[in-house]
Amino acid sequence: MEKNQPSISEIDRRYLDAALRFARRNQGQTGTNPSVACVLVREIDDEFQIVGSGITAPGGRPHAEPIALAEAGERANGATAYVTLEPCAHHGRTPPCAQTLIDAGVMRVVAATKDPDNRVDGKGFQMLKSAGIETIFENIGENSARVVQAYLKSKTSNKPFVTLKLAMTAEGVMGLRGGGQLELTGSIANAQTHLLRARHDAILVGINTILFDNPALTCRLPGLESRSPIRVILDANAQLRDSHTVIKTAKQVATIVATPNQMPEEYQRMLQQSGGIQLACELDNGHIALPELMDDLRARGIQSLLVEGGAQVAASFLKEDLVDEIMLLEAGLPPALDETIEIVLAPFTASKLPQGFEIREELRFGDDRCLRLGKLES
Ligand code: AOF
Ligand code: ZN
Repeated sequence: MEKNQPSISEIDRRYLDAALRFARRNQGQTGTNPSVACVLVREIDDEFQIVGSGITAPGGRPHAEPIALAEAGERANGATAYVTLEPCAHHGRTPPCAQTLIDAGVMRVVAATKDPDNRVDGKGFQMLKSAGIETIFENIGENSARVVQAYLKSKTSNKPFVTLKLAMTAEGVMGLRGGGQLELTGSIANAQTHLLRARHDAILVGINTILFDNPALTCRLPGLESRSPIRVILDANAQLRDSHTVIKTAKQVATIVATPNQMPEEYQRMLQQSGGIQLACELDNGHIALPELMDDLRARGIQSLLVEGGAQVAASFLKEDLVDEIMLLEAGLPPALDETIEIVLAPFTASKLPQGFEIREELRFGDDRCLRLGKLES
């Protein structure tokens, strides 16, 4: 090793960070499995080299480790495995990943998070240690947590991890009452919104967003079109029609419509014919009961949910304490508004954050600002 080479822990951190970034690639694509990354590194001729890497495949299997080991082949022998999650200890469609790492001759394992799945839950680390493998658990703070936050939340609470995304002006103007699109943010922010969609299992809007804006709610970034999330529409009063884009395209992109139990026959037929999936829900004061809906979505395997539509829906999610993270997009160059027009105001602004949230990150998307708000520890 050269003299000025960083200490081993800095190298560990660098590769663990690389694995964490890598794991983000399949977020929203792995069903009830977390998107895990495994990076295998070996010192060859005094240089550290990545000899194999893998991410949990779309759908959840194979796991990351066998993919990385297959790429590394013989070179896995003596390598360090950087994994974003404790390697599994259970037999699924393949043997436990901990055992696969042992069999391949991996020398060290550095993991960023523990796995609360009761089939794993420390047993993965134990297997590795018992085989004489140096096993390091190095939680590197928010970086580690963010990659598995949806998995951890859905595993421990039976509800999906909810990200609320709202675009507004500095004064909190979100749109015009009665519809009419207001172009608030620029192309960079809009592309980021589509990336956010790709990274979530599902996206949810209220019926007013459909009635006023008729959005597609898909990911339309070139090359990522197949990563559109499942769409969830709240429709307590049978207002959805087959002329709406989400219904017209329900055979291409899964569309769940949350409705009351009893719906007009004609409406049910319309949903069936279009390929929409009706989800019968409890009502709360004439609205779809959100906590119960969250339980139902989780039971359908949805780990992460992006709530995108409507000031009222946003306020309801906050009131029910169902929001885990907020992406607040503040328009840098908002359109001029005629004072006679009635506007829709957001339930909070960047200068008046919702109670219980704090700024975790501030990003610039061209002229626009994006604040990532996280929940304060209670
Ligand atoms: C790993 N590497 O890449 C992933 C793991 O249904 P199964 O058999 O795929 O098991 C799902 C569980 O496997 C999941 O709850 C989590 O504990 C673990 N996911 N483990 O070693 C991976 N995705
Ligand atoms: Zn595994």
